[in-house]
Amino acid sequence: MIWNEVLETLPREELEALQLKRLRATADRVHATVPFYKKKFDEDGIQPADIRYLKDLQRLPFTTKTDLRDHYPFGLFAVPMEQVVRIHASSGTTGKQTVVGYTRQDIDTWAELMARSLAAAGAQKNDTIQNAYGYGLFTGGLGVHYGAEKLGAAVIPISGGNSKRQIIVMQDFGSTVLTCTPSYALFLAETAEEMGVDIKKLKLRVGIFGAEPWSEKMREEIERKLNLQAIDIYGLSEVIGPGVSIECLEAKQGLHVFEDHFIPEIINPQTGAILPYGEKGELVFTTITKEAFPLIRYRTRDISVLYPEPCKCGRTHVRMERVSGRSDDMLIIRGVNVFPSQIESVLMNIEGVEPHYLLIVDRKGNLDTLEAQVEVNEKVFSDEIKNLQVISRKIENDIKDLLGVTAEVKLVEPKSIQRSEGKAQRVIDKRKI
Ligand code: DLL
Repeated sequence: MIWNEVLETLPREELEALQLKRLRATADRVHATVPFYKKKFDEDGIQPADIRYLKDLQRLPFTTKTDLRDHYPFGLFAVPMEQVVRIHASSGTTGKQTVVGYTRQDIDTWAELMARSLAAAGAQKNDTIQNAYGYGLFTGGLGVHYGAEKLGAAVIPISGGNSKRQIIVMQDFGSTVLTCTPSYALFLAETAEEMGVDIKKLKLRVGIFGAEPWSEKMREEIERKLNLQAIDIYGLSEVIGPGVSIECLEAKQGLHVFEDHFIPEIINPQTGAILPYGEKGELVFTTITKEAFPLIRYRTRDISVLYPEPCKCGRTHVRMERVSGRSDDMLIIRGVNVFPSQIESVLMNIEGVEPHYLLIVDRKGNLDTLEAQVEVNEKVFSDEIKNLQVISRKIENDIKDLLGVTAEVKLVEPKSIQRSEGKAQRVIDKRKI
């Protein structure tokens, strides 16, 4: 179902006219209210009035995570605190967390975008949505919550964790939609199995999973284990939270970016040069309706591709390919660029291997080492040593073939890799460089 038929299917020309109008208003506002932007615009010799066409966006400066940290906590807010009604923050694995603010209007916009997202995934008024994204400073919980209420569905604000209780609630309340990280969805499947509950027979119909990278293979695995349609949802706190883009149930091919609120661009992460549609690079977003925390050309570090072709679902908004990883997740191992998602794709192609793994990077002498701890299923694990060796050898060879790096693979017992209730940790980098 299309929640906002008019705006989500706006003919391209009208959409672009709306974007231009909103971009100009945003540029005006940030220049007038946020000293950081005024200084940057002035340094670059560009004034809001110079924006006459959409492509003039390219003349505006980028904003980075470092800029956000330098103005911690509220330095980039464009409204006085009396107009701010909510604050969220992203965990930030390194350094300070990033803090974002919302006006009442921003909360309404977010709820609208989340209602659109849930509807695109196939959720409706009569659904019961078990929202297992964490509630708190993380945007996942409350983001989904307000959208689900706006949609008119019944939302269960269970938050993450307490996994046995999740299964009981799923069973007793008859949840039809599950929202959580993809890794937690798999953990819930395991929990159900341990409890002797056949999760496949419950009423779950759709799962809306995001907040961390996952692969097409992992989608297949989740759909098989939970017997539902798994939909990819993307977003980041800085831009608004979840609800920046989502796949539609009809096509499940790329995530529609809500372009009447955010303008996406793809750039070469090394040079900053704009890349054309169809080319892979770093996603950059400009928010064009946000009040409290507008962002101009924010570099996400997320790697994706934009596709302008219309979708069979009828939405006209551009689609982005599923995010395969972050440019700052990239490991450089003996000079070779390695994304954890590439190793995941190797693992997922091997029979008996579970989608739970941990990459440990270290340095011995002057040489980088990569150890991949990989979980196998019960059947493989109880197999003869000889067969286990065949599997680990195969993984090592496939990694070598695909990436050209040597990995030491350790097959580990089922359920021995720590599960997460939110974003999974896949990499431990012990190198002190
Ligand atoms: O993770 C917002 C969110 C909540 C999205 C619930 C989807 C569902 P942050 O904590 O600020 O916000 O983390 C944002 O997570 O820059 C990506 O690197 C990653 N990410 C989010 N969604 C996806 C996805 C939320 N579908 C960062 N695929 C982003 C891959 C994702 N990575």
